[in-house]
Amino acid sequence: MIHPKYRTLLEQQEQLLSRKNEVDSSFYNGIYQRYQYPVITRHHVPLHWRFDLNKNSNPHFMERLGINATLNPGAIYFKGKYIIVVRTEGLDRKSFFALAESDNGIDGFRFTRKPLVWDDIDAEETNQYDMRLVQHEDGWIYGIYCSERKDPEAPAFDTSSAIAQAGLVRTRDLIRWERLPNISTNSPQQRNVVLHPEFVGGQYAFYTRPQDGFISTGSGGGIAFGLCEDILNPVIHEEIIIDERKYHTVYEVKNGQGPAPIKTDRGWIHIAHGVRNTAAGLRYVLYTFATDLHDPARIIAKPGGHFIAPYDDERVGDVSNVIFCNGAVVNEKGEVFIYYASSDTRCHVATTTLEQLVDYTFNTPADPYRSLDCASQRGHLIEQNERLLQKQ
Ligand code: M1P
Repeated sequence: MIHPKYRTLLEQQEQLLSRKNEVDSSFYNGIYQRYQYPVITRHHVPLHWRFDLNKNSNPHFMERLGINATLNPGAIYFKGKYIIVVRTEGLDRKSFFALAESDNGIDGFRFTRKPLVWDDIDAEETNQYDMRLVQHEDGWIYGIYCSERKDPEAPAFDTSSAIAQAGLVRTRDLIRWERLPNISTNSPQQRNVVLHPEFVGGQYAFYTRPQDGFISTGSGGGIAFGLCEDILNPVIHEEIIIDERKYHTVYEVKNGQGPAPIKTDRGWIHIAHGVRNTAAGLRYVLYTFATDLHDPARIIAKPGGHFIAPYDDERVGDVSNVIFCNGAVVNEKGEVFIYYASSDTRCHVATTTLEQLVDYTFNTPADPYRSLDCASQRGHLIEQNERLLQKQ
């Protein structure tokens, strides 16, 4: 028999799931729009994924398998639906992937089916997170995610050192998933590995992030590019840094490619995250850059500063002061939906258009890297504007 409390909670949850999400009119930058509410929170996770509904086995209607956070969604626009693959983290810290879909990309997201599972080919893989979904021109949809395990070399007293590698799965229908081998590179650790949606020189092309440690990238210099001949035996022999870390920028400590780059008539637009250190810990923001249409390893435009940074309530969560993005989609009208998570806790959307994204990425001034040059850059803008205002 179903516990009577279930119906009450279901009605409450339905109000949340059917809530309209309006543009946040208090925010303006001409680049993208923010929205009043997150698109997915842990409260969106279906009740029957969390509670045992049976009154006999669960008389107090306790949440048996609670959810701690819903974050870092990959995304795809598939058969007219906006689908995100949410890093869904249980109270036990383990993340799993779950699909949620919406008709308009802004509200009405609902989890579908069940958490994703596939053949378990790697007994040491402990945690999975941050999937990038990519519709590749070979016809498959690939999911690349962080596959994390305990460091086998760690001394016995060290129960937290971990190794991150790039796990690989593929599907054609988002229902049946095939697990392929982890992507092999020369780096001891890998996170934020992303597949380019088209072949480059007849090969699969990847953005990687070589790193020495689990948290610290060490000698890993930034976002890299590498090629792979065979997706069924995914080995990247050489990684070339294309977007390096740099002193006194928003990507000073580390960076990572976000979703697969977006194709435009001017170039590939990349959304990446950049990390810097502060007295309050690491701060994660998003930035963009563009690469050449025929050579996606060559940067041709890069605005200075951040594109999206933690804003208001977004600043606080399980890991505060973090904005992370690994999913963005473009619909047939050229509208761009950027899915991002705040503070490793909940998922949001920001909307813009291809035209705005190109204008922002190609026409926003680059970082001059030095304060006096920044002051001159702004002085130039002020003088231009003063001349214009005087003519009025
Ligand atoms: O906690 C912030 C982010 O930290 C990691 O990102 P990166 O590898 O760039 O440091 C990831 O664990 C990511 O999931 C997390 O949001």
